[in-house]
Amino acid sequence: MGNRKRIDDAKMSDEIVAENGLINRRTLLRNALFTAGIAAASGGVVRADDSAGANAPEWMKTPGRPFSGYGVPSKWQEKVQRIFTIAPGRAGTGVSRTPLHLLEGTITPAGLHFERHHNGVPDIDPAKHELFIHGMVKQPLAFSLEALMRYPMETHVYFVECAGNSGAFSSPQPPQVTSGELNGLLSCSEWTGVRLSVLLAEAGIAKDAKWIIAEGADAAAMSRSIPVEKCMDDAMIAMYQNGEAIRPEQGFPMRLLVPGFEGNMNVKWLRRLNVVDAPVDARDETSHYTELMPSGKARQFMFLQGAKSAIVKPSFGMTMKGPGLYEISGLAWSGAGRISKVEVSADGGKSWAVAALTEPVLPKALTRFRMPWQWDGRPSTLMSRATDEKGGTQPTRAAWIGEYAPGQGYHFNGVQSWSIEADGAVKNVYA
Ligand SMILES: Nc1nc2c(c(=O)[nH]1)N[C@H]1C(S)=C(S)[C@@H](COP(=O)(O)O)O[C@H]1N2
Ligand SMILES: [Mo]
Repeated sequence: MGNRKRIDDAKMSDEIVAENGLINRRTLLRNALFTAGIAAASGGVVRADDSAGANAPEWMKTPGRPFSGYGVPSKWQEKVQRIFTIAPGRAGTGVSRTPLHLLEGTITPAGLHFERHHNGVPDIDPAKHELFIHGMVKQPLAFSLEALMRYPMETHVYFVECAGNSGAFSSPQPPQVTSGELNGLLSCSEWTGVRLSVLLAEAGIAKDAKWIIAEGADAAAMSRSIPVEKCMDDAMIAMYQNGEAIRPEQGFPMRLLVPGFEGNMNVKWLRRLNVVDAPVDARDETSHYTELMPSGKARQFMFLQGAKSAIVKPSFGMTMKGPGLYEISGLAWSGAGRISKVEVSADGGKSWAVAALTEPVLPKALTRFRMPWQWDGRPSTLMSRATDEKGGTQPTRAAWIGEYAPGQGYHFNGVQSWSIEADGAVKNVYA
């Protein structure tokens, strides 16, 4: 891990707030204390004139390359890629995951937003695409992209998480893979578009309408039934993602967003909203995305993504470089609203300390948490536990597993654990 910081142990000792060296989160704010000695510890103390004149780095000696029409990441970042899992022989069906462990902050770059396609990414001509609203409405409406653009727009930061995210935690042995592979069916963007309630009001939605069937213009014509209350609340038709037209992988030219609900319901390439009085029992709400219970019965329409968190630094694939001060950092989110608290444990859940939340903390968006940690070099088990503003929190993995039939992997939000070995290796463990 590259973020080791060395500071005066004596000053730190009275800041310890939980076992195994967790330090008061407020230490992060007292920059002078936390940062004292970082430059020295990372070998960064030089005389300023050492890198001037003839000693200047190569890239200062010739003019840089010219402008580019659309920028791409630095070539030094070429390993930061989505992680693929594709069904053999079905190139357009499957998932690619966001490499959460290689990113910072909370916004996912559009090119790294996870992908879940049931039959590939359609190549839609935006000039020919239309969104239809029909069924239990006074006047059925068809919207071209151009027409939609004339409605009042809203901008919100929301996460999208596949119901199958972190499903690997239902396997009997903890998979030794990166945090991105475990939790990367999760991304967060700034979305801009039109509130669905505005369009439904214009169409004149019937009072006894109960559900809306959303259908995509992909080769799977993927469909889901959405409760009318959600459609009249914060659901939106997004046309922009992080300031630019929504990417083809995310639903260009428009997608449905049902903030906080399972990924599958956020129908991409949205072409049709059929207002009805009963759910349609679409393939994806019967064969998939249901929760199989120990009784053999399955729970259907479990829409909300529960309170959840994961430590991404340190995580599997990283190595701790000896005892010292580290920052534990991770992501927390909840479909129910804002994250109100994240607790971190360094002793496998025996003692907990409250982590710092990096502002802004937005509802139904990713929140970054940070926890300073004085690692003494002995084996430790790191955990995080999020609580949302509605009081929702994370069960232990064992408690979560106990609720369902064996192998049921949808909607996993149990507490996750990394063990730090004496040699600095990081392993996934079920603690
Ligand atoms: N039309 C359509 N919408 C879709 C899908 C699809 O295959 N086709 N996949 C769904 C699933 S299962 C998820 S998790 C999210 C993923 O959104 P993303 O690919 O933008 O990350 O889109 C949903 N919307
Ligand atoms: Mo999904």
